[in-house]
Amino acid sequence: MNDRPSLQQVEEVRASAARELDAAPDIQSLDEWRIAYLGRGGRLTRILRELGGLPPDERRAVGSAANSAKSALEEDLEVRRRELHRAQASANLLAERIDVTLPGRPTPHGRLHPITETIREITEVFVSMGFGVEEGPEVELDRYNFDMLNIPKEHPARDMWDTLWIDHVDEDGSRPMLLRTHTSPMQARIMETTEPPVRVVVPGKAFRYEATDATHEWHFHQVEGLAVDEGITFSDLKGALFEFARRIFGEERRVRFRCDFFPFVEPGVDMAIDCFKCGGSGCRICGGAGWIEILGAGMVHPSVLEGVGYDSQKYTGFAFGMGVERICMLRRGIDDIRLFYSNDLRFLRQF
Ligand code: FA5
Repeated sequence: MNDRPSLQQVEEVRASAARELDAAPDIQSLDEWRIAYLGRGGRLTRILRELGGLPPDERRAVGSAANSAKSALEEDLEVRRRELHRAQASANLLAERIDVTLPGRPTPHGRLHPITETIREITEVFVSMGFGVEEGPEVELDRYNFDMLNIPKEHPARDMWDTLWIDHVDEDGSRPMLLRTHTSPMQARIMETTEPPVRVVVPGKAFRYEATDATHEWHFHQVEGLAVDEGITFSDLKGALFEFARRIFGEERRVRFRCDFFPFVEPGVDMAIDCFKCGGSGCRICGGAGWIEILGAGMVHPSVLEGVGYDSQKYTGFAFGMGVERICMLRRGIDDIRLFYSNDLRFLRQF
């Protein structure tokens, strides 16, 4: 390139620049190309700079060819830049392509625990009969769990509910707190703060210090029911519980009431339904009895009503308490209560 600039030289530079531009593989290499031909020390720039040494005629001809080569190359550069941009963009699109026709990854669905589901079904039945729903404390005072339910300190009935006591000692040396052994304390709590009429169901946990087996857990759920008003009779108790049994266990269910003893009701009963599996002839589910006990109930004892300040001459009421796990076991044919709380997903996924 130390030769004098000539038309031939301009032509050569232009041809080689065009070739290299065509071959430029990517946008980054365009910059190198521009510096090599059009930059301050670039080949075409040098030709233009050296024009001054040429005789006027030649200078005009070579100058004009070099200038038009310069603008042609600048245009080519822009064209090539756009081309490479487009190619790069499609390459990016291709690399980032997602197949929208692929099926999505399934998200695991949670579901309600069968006991939660059973509690909801039971409460819905009573809500449709006009009952409200309330919840109460699991850590309870023995006053509510026992005393106000007509079960005084040394009463032998306290043996019926083997109790988990809380490690809290009062000044007089007594331990007044426990894990409630049933949901019945809520009867007293609700009546204490409400004037009749009362119609309420109370679902919740109960705890008993007892050995577990296929039908006994040390913690389980109950649904308590309470209705107090003027003129409530045992027929109302039977009617409400009969309707409940039909709705939960089937239209054709028969119901049996037998005398039972609970200190906070008089009279007290246990309620059984005829076995929905065998229809009463006796099978494995009902243990051959043809009947299945599902709850304890009765007319609220006058002493309990008086204890919360109700006039027992004016008001009467019924109460019941049912075991939720047992009801769920019966409905779904589950033969061991401990399965509910073993956290075995194979068991839980069935529901
Ligand atoms: C009671 O707990 C009374 N409070 C029920 C009651 C309420 C009677 C209102 C009268 C008026 P019982 O101890 O029988 O009663 O328990 C009621 C139900 O809870 C039982 O029928 C049973 O279904 C369930 N249950 C009791 N102990 C356990 C246990 N360890 N594991 C699972 N379920 C239990």
